[in-house]
Amino acid sequence: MPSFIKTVAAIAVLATAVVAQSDTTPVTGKLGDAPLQSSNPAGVAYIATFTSNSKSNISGNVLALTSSDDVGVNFQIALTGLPAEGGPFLYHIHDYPVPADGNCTATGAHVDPYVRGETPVCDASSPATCQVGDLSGKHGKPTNETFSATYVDKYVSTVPGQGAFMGNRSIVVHYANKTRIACANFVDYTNGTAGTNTTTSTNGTIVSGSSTRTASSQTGPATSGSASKTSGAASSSSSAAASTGAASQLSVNGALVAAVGGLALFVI
Ligand SMILES: [Cu+2]
Repeated sequence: MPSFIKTVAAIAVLATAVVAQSDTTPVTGKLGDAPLQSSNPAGVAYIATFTSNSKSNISGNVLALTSSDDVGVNFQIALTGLPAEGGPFLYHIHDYPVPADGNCTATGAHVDPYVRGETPVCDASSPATCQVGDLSGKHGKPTNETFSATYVDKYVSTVPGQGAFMGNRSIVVHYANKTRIACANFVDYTNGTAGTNTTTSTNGTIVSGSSTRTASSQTGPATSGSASKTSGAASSSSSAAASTGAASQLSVNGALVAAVGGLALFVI
């Protein structure tokens, strides 16, 4: 068979494989379900404070405390100034802190240490299968201009170094169409006064414009703020404002492309 025909045949096979891949999206992470975070230290607190500005009228706090039984995190949320339209709104813990210029896109994707991805959407009745950072998916979406909620999320960690650690990350509020409205950093609040964001202080600069992050980079012991971090890169390169999860999507797609490339070489 001429190599050209072989190539066409290979492409057809690969196209079928790609379609099949997208039809069989797992409902749990590639690395499994999120485990309960049962060793969170008592007495730890973080707070993310939203203040209205030229871009958003949202103000208020997201307070994160060790839960009473040390499993997961007790979130206490009180926000006002959400838009009158465009809901129900979404909010998530994102991988990276907000840089000094306030650019919410630079916060990257949702915290997703088990590489679950955004689709299909989180099933709130099975929260271990959701992205760890998908708080509105697991606990309900704000629908009004004022939002308050208190709940325990058992899958979020306050142990630095864990993939599910939230203390050096950010919260992003989105329109229903995923466009980012506002964002705020978690900072240490253990002593009842807001300290500094540990990632911001330790990392200094936020690099953007490249994407070397891999799916596994969130799962190692280094977690956010690690050497593999190139914050928000995937989001900015995808150019979509509604690009939460873009980094993990890219990495998944990258893996698929790599696999396809390997297969093509083999077939041809
Ligand atoms: Cu988000």
